[in-house]
Amino acid sequence: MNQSSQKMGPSEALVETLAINGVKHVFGIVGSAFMDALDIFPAAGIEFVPVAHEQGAIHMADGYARASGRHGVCIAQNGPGVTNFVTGVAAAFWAHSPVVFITPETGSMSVGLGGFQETEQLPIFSKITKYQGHVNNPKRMAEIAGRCFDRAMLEMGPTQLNIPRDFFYGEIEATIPPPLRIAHGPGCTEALDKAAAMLAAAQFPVILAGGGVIMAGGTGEAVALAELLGAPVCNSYLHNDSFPASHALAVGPLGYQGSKAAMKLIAQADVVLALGTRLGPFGTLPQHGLDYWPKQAEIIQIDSDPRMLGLVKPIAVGIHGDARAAAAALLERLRGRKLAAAANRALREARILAEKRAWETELDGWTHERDAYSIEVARNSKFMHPRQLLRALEAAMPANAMVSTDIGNICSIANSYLRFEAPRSMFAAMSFGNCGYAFPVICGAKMANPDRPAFAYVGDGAWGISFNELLTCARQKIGVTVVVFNNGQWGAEKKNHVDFYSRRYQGVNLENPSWAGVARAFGCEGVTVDRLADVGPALQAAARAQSEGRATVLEVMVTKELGDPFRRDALSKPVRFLEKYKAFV
Ligand SMILES: Cc1ncc(C[n+]2csc(CCOP(=O)(O)OP(=O)(O)O)c2C)c(N)n1
Ligand SMILES: [Mg+2]
Repeated sequence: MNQSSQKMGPSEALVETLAINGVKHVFGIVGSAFMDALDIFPAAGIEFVPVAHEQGAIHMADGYARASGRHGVCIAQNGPGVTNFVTGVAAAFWAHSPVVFITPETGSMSVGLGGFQETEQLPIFSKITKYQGHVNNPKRMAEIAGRCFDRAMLEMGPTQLNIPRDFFYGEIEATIPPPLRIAHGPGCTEALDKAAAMLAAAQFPVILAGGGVIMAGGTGEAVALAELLGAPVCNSYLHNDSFPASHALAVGPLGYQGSKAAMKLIAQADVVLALGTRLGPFGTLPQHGLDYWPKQAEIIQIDSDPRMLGLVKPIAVGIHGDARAAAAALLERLRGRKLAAAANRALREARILAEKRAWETELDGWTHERDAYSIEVARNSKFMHPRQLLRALEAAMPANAMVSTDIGNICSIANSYLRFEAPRSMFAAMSFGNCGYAFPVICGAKMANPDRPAFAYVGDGAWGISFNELLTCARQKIGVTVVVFNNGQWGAEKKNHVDFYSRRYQGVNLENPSWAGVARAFGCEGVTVDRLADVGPALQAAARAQSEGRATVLEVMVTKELGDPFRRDALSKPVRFLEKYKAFV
């Protein structure tokens, strides 16, 4: 906490900059490149969390940041350790996670000579970072490190701190820069005035609450605005924690496997307030046969990144601002004003209630998939239907739980069964969509919030990519619960073989070991569940084990049935021209 210039080593300047930014944990795998800094972490109150794979480290930093709202930090050996970060950085970029990843690189005196563990480390990350700080002189260590922390928060995304490994050593004069946290503010007055006028005149206003509400801590303002307008609130895709699910005006998530109530209600909107959402193209695709996006409605979009405004959907007003501050500014303008939506409030509330009830009843009755393939494969199975399992998990989920979800068919269907009261509770693999995301991410979230119950939903295929971090759970006593959906297949992709490729299966059937047995071999708990009645008790027992720092793999045995495909939007029936491929249609 020193603001005046002082003699120190560059490693000390780096570690002091981490400390002044409140860093308590750094995820990574030990390496000679950064040992000089690592050596003094304990004296700065920083715990190094050793992981099994650097991809795990960056995902953990992502989960840590998403759960806490603070920076997630990770570090790796130059070359291979750093390239192992790539997928996780891309995932953090699309999850808008303020992650600072530190990449020591080959020594400055041997760059370009093809020595050991050398690769150019800036181009690789250039398109998946908000800022890349390269320490071009050891004297600038604190300045550039500080900027990485500032920019990660300012722009809500990963920043890279690249340090030639010889620059950790030496003697410099340095000032540790205090964190620079710039507020985005509510946005431009005229735009807010126009938005308020539109909302005041709206007959059927609908709020779409996005990740920006969560990041801004704007849930209270979103609730107040919804209550004032009597507006239903949809969650944007995979942000089911952007509005309290038990609220009378909460109607659930849009997008893939989202809530029909949300879709049917937003379809009636004349004005949509897109609060803290970039309106990503995947998040508003037709679903359940409903092309619900209200094309005639006027859209007010609020985002802290001005480049997102009007990017995907045409908008009537764009507000470059913080979701919380902008919602507060709108509230101020609307309170005490005559609202057109007040006249038909009772009618709207009745519709909300009716649509929500209808969706709940439908979910209750939707015990299994009804397409021909699903009926065929589930007929003689002794295992659970995925939807029934997801309903049972939902019912057993402890209060205040954090849940991460992976990419896969069952994880996607889970979107209909995940409800949260508090923000920073749902950590889905976002637009980057990489299998293997959920487990390390929940480990990071648990490190940030050790007192909150923590669950990862993972398909058996994705589990094969990520289970190595069970080592980290056992070694570091990270008490999380992983629900592994064992359907013996890369189901989401198999669904495409069923729908588009006449069931010509390639590489989609999985032969699994006992995943519960594997967990036990790692020193974790492993439980196999194949009866619905056992799901709740098993989940609750696993939740109890968390408080003792024990991780549990709940291997849940499910049928091979498959829900709606992920990329109906992007696939077409095959067309072949050459004789030898003619049968492949
Ligand atoms: C890293 C990565 N590799 C491949 C894919 C393509 N992919 C998307 S979903 C999926 C299948 C997931 O299977 P599983 O985890 O078993 O879940 P299920 O669909 O069976 O529920 C695959 C391979 C991906 N998204 N990410
Ligand atoms: Mg599977």
